[in-house]
Amino acid sequence: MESCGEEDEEAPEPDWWLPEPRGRFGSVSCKPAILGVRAVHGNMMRSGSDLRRVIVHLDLDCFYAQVETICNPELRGKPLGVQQKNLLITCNYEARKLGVKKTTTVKEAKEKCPELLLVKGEDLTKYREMSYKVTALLEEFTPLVERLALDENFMDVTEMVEKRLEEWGKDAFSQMPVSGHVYGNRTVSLHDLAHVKLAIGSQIAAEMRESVRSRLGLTGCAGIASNKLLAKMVSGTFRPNQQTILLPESRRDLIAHLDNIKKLPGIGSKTAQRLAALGLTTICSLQMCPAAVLEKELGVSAARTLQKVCRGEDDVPVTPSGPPQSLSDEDSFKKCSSEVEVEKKVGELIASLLVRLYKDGRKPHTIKLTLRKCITNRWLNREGRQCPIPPHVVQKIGTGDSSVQNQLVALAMKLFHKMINVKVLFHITLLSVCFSNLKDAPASAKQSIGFYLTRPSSSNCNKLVHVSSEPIY
Ligand code: DGT
Ligand code: MG
Repeated sequence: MESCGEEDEEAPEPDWWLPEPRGRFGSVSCKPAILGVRAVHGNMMRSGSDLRRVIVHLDLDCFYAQVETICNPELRGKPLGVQQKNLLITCNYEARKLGVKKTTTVKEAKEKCPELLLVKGEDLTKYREMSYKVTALLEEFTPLVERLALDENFMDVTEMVEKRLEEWGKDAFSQMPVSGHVYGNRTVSLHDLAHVKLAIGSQIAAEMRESVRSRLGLTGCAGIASNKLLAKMVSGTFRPNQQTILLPESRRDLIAHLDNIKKLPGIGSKTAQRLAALGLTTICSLQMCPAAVLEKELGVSAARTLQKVCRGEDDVPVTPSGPPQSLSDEDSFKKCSSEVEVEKKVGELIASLLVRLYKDGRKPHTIKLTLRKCITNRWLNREGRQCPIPPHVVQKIGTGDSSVQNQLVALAMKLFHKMINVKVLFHITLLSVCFSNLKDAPASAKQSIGFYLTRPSSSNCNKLVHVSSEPIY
């Protein structure tokens, strides 16, 4: 159950509620009211500049499994896993209660839970479409929505919080306390503007989650904090379908409680190894490490970034994502060693991308093929080549002209031959096709109402063709 942060009812009216002319809290950049209070009551605000934002991170619960359940309600309440090849990429919380873990093999999952139901999750179409519906819904609250993954979004709600502060005055917080958990079970202070702003942010996050639940049928977890880094880190503290705020004084705690240094953003296996060589294997050791030691090992820039992350500092703003810059699809496999097989796989990827391009409405001007070679059982890094798509081919994309498929496959195969000498034995384990440099179709193509009416309904869950007012990405 979600607990509520407490407010201090005995506390005198906080100083920062001193009357301020209306309209001065109005925008993110317009801080004079707050700064004015800080000048008079210097001890009120511990905040550095990075406490001025209120960021919400929303991560949907067992995303693919939820989408599958919406498509097939008979799955509801039963332990369900989604598999790609022999890997269980996610499972619902019913399955998790029975000991199933995501990203294990299907075999292990079945051993743990023989009654586990499985659905195939290789085709990402319906997950992608639901993902964009979620983002579009969140954009109804604020234009400052940044997509982080298919099921994750950041929202900068600072301006919404400040508007509520302005409109509701002191009642903003006293009538509606914190929604959800407070990290570390700390008390929210009415005297601290940073606390109150986060509390109001928690109310907005709860409204967003409720909207996603009631309109799209999806639950998720939210984190509310003063920057993206912390909002993401705190959002999974209570799962599923819950939310947590992080007060500024709990930042270090949150980071210190990470059980693995690799959970810090930006630390991959290689950096972890270099740090381990310095004896830095825990978050605490990293937090205590003198700057000079880190700078010597990682270079000044990386060391400073890491130190900021360790302190929970992040001043990167939420950048609205807008429609995707590129559309790509990939397939991985144990072995592909024949040109015919490559051509077939590339053809499948291109066919699925053409459907997405058709729905998107924009036309790509660049195609890229990426592959991963395997030499003596060792996977090499991905390698890719790209080229422009000739204008006469671009023109045909999205028109339903079937010849475009073969022309694009031929183009991709040219790229393939630049990377692989087919006269020599080869072994690849991944193929990916990416269309980028997406530009709007010329207005003439869109003038016909048929352009919109013939657009197929995208979701596998909904086979009816309908004209939707939702943005089509
Ligand atoms: P959660 O957030 O713990 O309740 O569960 P999910 O399933 O939402 O997990 P999350 O947020 O890490 O990932 C979102 C979706 O991305 C997930 O439903 C399936 C997919 N996914 C996650 N991990 C992997 C992976 O390792 N490989 C592949 N191919 N897909 C993954
Ligand atoms: Mg998730």
